[in-house]
Amino acid sequence: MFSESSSDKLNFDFQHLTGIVVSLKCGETTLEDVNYSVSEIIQLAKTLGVTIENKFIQHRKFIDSAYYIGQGKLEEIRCYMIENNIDILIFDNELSGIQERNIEKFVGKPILDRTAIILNIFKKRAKSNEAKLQVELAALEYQMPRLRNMWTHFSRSEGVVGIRGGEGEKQLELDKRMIKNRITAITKRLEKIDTQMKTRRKKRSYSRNVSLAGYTNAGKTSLMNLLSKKTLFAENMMFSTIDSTVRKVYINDDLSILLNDTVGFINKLPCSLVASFKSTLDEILGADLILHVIDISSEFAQEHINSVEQILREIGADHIPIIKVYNKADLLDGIIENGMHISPDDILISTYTKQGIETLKERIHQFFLPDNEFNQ
Ligand SMILES: Nc1nc2c(ncn2[C@@H]2O[C@H](COP(=O)(O)OP(=O)(O)OP(=O)(O)O)[C@@H](O)[C@H]2O)c(=O)[nH]1
Ligand SMILES: [Mg+2]
Repeated sequence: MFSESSSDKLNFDFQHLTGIVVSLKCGETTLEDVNYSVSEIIQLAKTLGVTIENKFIQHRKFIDSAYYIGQGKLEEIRCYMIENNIDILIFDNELSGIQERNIEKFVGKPILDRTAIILNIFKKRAKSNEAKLQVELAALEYQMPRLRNMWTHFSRSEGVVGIRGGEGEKQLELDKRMIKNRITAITKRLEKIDTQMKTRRKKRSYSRNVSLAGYTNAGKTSLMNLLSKKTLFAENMMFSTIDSTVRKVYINDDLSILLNDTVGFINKLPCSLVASFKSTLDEILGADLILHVIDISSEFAQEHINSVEQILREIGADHIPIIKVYNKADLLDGIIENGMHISPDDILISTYTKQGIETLKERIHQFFLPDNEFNQ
């Protein structure tokens, strides 16, 4: 069923596949953290069309450098996959190229790690030229140390490529060089785009800039659509937005702002993506105010807040004033079941029922008054 094409983990056809998820609880990580992360990878896999049949969490003191988890556990997983006719094995962490190769050999089925899953989603969603280049760059950085895996796979498949020994090594070197050249070319083009974006941001610095930020699927684009009375793509799926969009929004007769909707965040967002999406994420840095949109109905709302705050710190946006906007109030039935505490500084809204929208506009208006508390 899996031909040579499936060896390219970043052009994978996931539709109608069954999979299982594997995670490791080791070191300081709590079981809650692991469960949160596993539930997230299951959602991500579903977004790609994979049906997750089961999950395996191993408790271990250390990560195994060769197989990531213990070989005993891996044998149990291998048998489970055969008995239940499972197509792919998904790891909820980034694996090294060697680990991936070893596990694939052991299990005999395609292995995808968390980064490969996220890159596949980003690849599907990227629309603008810039987003496509950013995803391609992250994908090339990811592929570079894994090239050898592709060639071992090719040489194993019958009569497909027919490359052996020294010939394979030569091809590997050629591929490496090609990828390096492409990385250099994309980096140059992205630097150019980054300069253009900086110039545009500078021009906008005379306006009042507000940026939406938040976990993927929290409702950022829905809020943007509601406030700007325009329709951007908002879907019940992870990472429906990859590109940044800026719209002029009239808050009231006295105030208009430029509102920026951007890519959603996620726990353990791969470093290569953060790096290549720098210029998109930098759009947030031009904001006077950040609206941190949170799905209050999610059982993981607090974890989502922590992930978003960490990424904001990483990109150097933690000095920008933030209003927490808890969305999807319509799903609460008046009771907050996940134990979240909404402080008087936060706002509870629903983009569906429009609850809280006027309060939000009022708060944005107050923020831009010359004597607002943030400016003191
Ligand atoms: N029940 C409910 N659903 C909402 C509300 N606001 C948005 N949604 C739904 O939540 C899903 C995600 O909304 P988006 O606006 O695409 O979320 P996003 O934060 O832009 O997501 P990404 O672009 O993936 O980061 C969609 O199915 C929306 O219809 C709300 O107030 N209540
Ligand atoms: Mg969106």
